[in-house]
Amino acid sequence: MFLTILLILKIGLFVYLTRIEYNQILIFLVGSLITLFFFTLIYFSNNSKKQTLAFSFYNIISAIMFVDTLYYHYFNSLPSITLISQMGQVAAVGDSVKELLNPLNILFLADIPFLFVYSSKKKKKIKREGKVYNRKFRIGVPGGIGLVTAIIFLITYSLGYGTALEKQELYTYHFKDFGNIFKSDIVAEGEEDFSIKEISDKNQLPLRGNSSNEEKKHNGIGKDKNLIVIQVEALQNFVVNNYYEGQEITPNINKLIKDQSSIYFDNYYQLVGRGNTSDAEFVSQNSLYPTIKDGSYALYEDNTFHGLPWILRDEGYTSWVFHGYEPEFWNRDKAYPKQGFERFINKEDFNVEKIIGFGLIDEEFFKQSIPYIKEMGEPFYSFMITLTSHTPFNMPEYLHVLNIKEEHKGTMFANYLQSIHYADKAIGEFIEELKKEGFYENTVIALYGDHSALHCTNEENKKIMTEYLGHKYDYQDVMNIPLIVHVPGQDINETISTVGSQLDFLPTMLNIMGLENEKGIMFGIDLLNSTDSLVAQQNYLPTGSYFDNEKQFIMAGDGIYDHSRCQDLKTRKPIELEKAKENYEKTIREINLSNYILENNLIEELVNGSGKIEIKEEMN
Ligand code: GP9
Ligand code: MN
Repeated sequence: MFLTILLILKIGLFVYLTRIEYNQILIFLVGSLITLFFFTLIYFSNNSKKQTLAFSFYNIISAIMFVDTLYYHYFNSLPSITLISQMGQVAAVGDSVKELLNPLNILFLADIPFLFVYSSKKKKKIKREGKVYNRKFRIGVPGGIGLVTAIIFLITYSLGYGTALEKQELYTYHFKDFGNIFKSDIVAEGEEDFSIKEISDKNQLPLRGNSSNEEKKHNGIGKDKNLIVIQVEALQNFVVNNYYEGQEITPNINKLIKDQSSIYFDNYYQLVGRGNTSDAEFVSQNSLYPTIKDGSYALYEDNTFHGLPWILRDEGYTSWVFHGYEPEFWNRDKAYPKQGFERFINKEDFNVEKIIGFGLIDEEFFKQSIPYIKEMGEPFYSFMITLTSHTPFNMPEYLHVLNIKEEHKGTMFANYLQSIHYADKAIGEFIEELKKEGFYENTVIALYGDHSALHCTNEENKKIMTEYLGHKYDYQDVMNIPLIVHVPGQDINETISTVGSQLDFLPTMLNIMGLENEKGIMFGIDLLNSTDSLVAQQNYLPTGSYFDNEKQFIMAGDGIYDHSRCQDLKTRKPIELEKAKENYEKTIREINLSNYILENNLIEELVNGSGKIEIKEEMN
């Protein structure tokens, strides 16, 4: 009885911590009834070890709730079973996990040691007194509770609220998720609406159309030049061209933007799935959606791709990738060859005496990369992934260069500013080095952030960032990363505010480099020649959420469209939901199609096969 009450209280805490907005009572009721059902099943059974069984059930469910809420706090969604395979990655970023823990979360586990002591004492007492429970299994009570629960399920589903349970109620969610393991490959929502016929021909891809202008803006301005792409860890857009207490946060990046040869995309967004940094790489290189089943590098390790490294190799470039951490992390070592990289310069190739967080410090990373870049020969494509500005942004004291106000000292916000200021310094030094080596004048440099640093689910971040920005800090700010493309020798200095994401990186860069993607499939658009934007998020926001040039649409967590939110991207004023429907449906179709292509390794067909994708009818 005691355990049942405690677990039902925890169900209440779970509903609170997963910020369920609608139908909380229903969700709490169903969770409580299922809990009651299992406990009565155990207590009314004739099992001699019922105390142990009940205690084990209690512990397992408490642990699941602990993991779920921890995950929810960060990702704004519940974890799936397949993500358990990612636990190794979590261990590596242990510091960041510590930062996620809050006292309420710990409540899920805090009572277990006490209960353990209590229960073993009780067991001993029972043994001493020689009590034997010799009750016959009685189905009446659990049966009754089971029946009531089943009726509630039936009513909920017939009223169309089934998805609300499936997406938010603890047991229903995990049962459904478990069932998904045995289901077919399409992972996104709304598959029943998915018509693939209309896009079954390669020429109709991407869904949002390809700019067919003869006179494409900035076409080929980087032709035959070397290319360096710098993916900066946790670089958000708000730090760019911005000051903190009169101090420039990223002076070197700002200098690159101000240069007479740069294009700055200030309405650019992250598009990562469960593979986080590695998905930022994957999406940018390939213009395909990330999967939210697992990291894309892990799930599609052996697929054929035809993204930026391959396309440049076809043009005679040497494509290498650089990162100052262990090669196995995010399955990079296995995935990179199929991505088209000929060599992966990693922790094993660098002198890693100077480490911050879990990898080589950025300054050393860039400095030690120069000899390798020289070794590549021209034309080269170097993809460089930085690391030092990784959460939780704990930098050694001597690298705390910015003066921080008393009230911000020790906050994640302040630590982030110090950390990104350091990354910017390292980038500045690298650019100077490129100038010295004579590469700068003949190399296109593209630089972007991989994903956010300061989550708005963290109350302290939200408060400080809202004060700092002067408006409510939400996902639009969180996911906004900068993209800067510097093309030497051009008289351009532009800011492009077309909405775009990492999905658009490849087509945009191909236009700049004067190349076409003859074999692959791209879901993105060239941001210099099209405004048909769609930033379809799946991670941190429920699938179906998107930003376009006018609006921010956030799909409801319970899967019910009418519970969604839509607001103007600039004024942040509400927009009628009806206006968001068309692009909502498009996001689902695009994600589904991208998943289908990945699951079936269809790019293989294009690269090595008939040159046309055959999409089978049974997909409907
Ligand atoms: C690890 C680095 C960090 O190699 O890329 O990954 P993240 O934790 O940001 O996804
Ligand atoms: Mn990262």
